[in-house]
Amino acid sequence: MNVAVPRIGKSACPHDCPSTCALDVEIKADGSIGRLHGTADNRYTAGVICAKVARYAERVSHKDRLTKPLLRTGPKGSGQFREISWTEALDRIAGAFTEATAAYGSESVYPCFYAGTMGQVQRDGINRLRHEMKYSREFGTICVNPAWTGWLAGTGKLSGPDPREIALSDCVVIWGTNAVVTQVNVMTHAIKARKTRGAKIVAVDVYQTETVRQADLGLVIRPGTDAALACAVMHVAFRDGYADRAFMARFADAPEELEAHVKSRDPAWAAAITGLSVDQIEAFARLVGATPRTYFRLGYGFTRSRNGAASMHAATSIATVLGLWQREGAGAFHNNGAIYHFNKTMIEGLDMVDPGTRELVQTDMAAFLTGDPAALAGGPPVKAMLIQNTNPVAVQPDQTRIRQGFAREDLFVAVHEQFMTDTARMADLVLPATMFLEHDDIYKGGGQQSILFGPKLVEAPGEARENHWVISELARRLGARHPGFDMTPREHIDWLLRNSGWGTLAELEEKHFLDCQPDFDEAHFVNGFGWPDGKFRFKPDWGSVYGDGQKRLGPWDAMPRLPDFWPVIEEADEAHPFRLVTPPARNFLNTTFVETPTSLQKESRPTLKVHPDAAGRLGIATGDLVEIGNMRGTVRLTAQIFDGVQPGVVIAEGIWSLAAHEGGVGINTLVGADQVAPYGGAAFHDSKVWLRKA
Ligand SMILES: Nc1nc2c(c(=O)[nH]1)N[C@H]1C(S)=C(S)[C@@H](COP(=O)(O)OP(=O)(O)OC[C@H]3O[C@@H](n4cnc5c(=O)[nH]c(N)nc54)[C@H](O)[C@@H]3O)O[C@H]1N2
Ligand SMILES: Nc1nc2c(c(=O)[nH]1)N[C@H]1C(S)=C(S)[C@@H](COP(=O)(O)OP(=O)(O)OC[C@H]3O[C@@H](n4cnc5c(=O)[nH]c(N)nc54)[C@H](O)[C@@H]3O)O[C@H]1N2
Ligand code: SF4
Ligand SMILES: [Mo]
Repeated sequence: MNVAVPRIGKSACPHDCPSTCALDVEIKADGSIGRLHGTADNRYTAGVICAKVARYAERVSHKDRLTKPLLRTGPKGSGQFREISWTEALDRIAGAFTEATAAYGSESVYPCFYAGTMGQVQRDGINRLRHEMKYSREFGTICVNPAWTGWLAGTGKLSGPDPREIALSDCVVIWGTNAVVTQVNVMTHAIKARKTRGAKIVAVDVYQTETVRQADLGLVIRPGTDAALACAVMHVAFRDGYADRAFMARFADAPEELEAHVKSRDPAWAAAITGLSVDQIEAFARLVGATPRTYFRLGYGFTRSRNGAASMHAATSIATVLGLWQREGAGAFHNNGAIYHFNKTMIEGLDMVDPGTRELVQTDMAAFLTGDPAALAGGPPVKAMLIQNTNPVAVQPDQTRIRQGFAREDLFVAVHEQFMTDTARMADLVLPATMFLEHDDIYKGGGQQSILFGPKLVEAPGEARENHWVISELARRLGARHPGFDMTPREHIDWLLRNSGWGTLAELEEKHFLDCQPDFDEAHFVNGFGWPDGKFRFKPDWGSVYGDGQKRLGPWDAMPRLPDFWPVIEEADEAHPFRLVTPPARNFLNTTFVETPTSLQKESRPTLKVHPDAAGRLGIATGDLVEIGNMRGTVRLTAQIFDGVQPGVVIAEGIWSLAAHEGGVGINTLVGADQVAPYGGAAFHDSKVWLRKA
């Protein structure tokens, strides 16, 4: 692959970030990587990427990368391993899977994955092995379910106005996403609107993030109270004549009922719930009501609460009450998932799915690994796992029980990884994985509208192998037969494109990316929303957002019928006077980058932001070691006095490796694994805690 002159390679960011940037990669004459840049002619990326990916060379050529298969030699979690060959490693995994199947049935094997890479081939190929072998299925819940469900409940389709239209807006409402940190490109377009049109930027968050700091109007609310704010905005819209009744008459299901319902949800009511002042709520409602080109950019953060799907639906409803959808530079947007219509049959082996096979709910992992019969769905215990693309020991809720599960001596775990993560350390076998610049894959943008190709640009170190190769080698040993195991990643990409109506790989490679943005009418729901009657649903049927077959989770039948504040969050109480929020750190991406030197140096150490009033009362100063705890456990961090938060709220940014915390206990120890209604999810920003000086 190496050519002897420096050059620029075309690629795509593989990480689980809504921006999915198009990348230009400096490749040096010796075949190593230099800086990464945003591709200028991708109009969403517009030449801008985040700093952590710009310095990806640090991660690719990190001295701690895994380069050999490793077999555990000491007790679980001891960190004692010895090098073995790939042949021995793969034989051992196949042996463990065969043994578990013989003793407990195929459902005792659980191939487990998530979004370490968002590449369609390398991420999802594990499902082909699963379906062929009738191993336990995985119902993914850790990230998007509350947000997507809340959005779909109203609009009926996971898409919306072109995100580049943010630049054509007069008011950009960045709600529940810390865009500067988690998807920097939103800011590119919002700032452009401010510079060229004098647009106002509003940010709704639970602390003063960098995004709030850059906004013209920052609303710092109590966690989990967004729907109260949304209802008050709709109350003002009906009260003061901003509501677009003609639009609603044509395009909404129950405008009169909604109007009657929000009559009692006035700014004073919402102020008491959100902790905002009546003036702040009135000002926000007036701004969006009086600005026809208002664009709501709705993020994930405010849906990571037990009422998260209902909050997303309530916020989306504002755009319908104001009739914003059909104007350029206006409406609401969350994700573009629906525009790609990918046919994943070959990659995932969807032709082999047996719906009778047990489905494990991803964020029930703590429960099903520790033998909870309900979480095991009446099936056998989990006895053998292959893990790719996820670091559950650190990222999953209910970490105490997660650790108990991974410590089971009777559980075989193989982890395919780039680094010795918290999960890899608990494994029986650790396999070295390639990084995105070392294998071929195809990506699609959630927060934008491109399909992108990311070819293999450089050689992998040592014996690192791509996910697709590992899956195909296991398939061969296990006797799994499917044409997808005999294809190269490039053949998979070509098949996917051809069978999804997007041309061929040769065409994509030539272009680097495809702009898949639907036309204006489709994107803006000009001819109606995604439901059969074309109407936005103020009154969703929460039990059938995905039709009738889908598994429902959490207290879904108690959800509010109309947009409302649903008081099921983990409220503070006398024993736990604080609410804990655990949002992303700027220099990490989930747990990726927790090993790179510059990211570590910039983030410093696990830190808890504490309001000065609370700190004063508890005798806590910046730099003190503090403990936060609840019924699930206790975690230690370093205090930072911070006044950009409501007094009863504490903020811990980033999912650090467990060892980075004094005492070796990670932040997700404090997060509950009870499911967000109606289709599951983890309430990462919704925990009550006590706080004291350690
Ligand atoms: N740098 C960086 N970027 C990332 C990630 C990362 O870890 N680091 N993670 C990636 C992933 S997997 C995802 S899914 C996306 C998620 O990106 P976002 O959509 O931005 O969602 P979150 O990061 O969960 O939270 C965003 C913001 O929501 C706020 N928030 C929390 N609770 C509430 C609430 O109740 N109401 C309101 N209004 N705000 C609240 C948080 O304080 C945080 O500032 O980001 C991706 N990008
Ligand atoms: N407290 C708290 N917890 C959270 C969140 C939060 O906001 N707060 N956010 C949640 C969210 S939104 C998400 S999406 C999850 C994310 O959870 P994960 O998907 O588990 O997180 P990542 O750290 O992004 O990726 C996991 C691993 O994939 C590996 N990886 C990357 N590329 C490849 C590859 O090509 N092959 C292989 N084999 N491995 C690869 C990386 O090295 C990394 O260790 O975490 C959740 N957990
Ligand atoms: S992490 Fe997000 S902002 Fe950074 S390069 Fe990747 S897609 Fe772009
Ligand atoms: Mo996520």
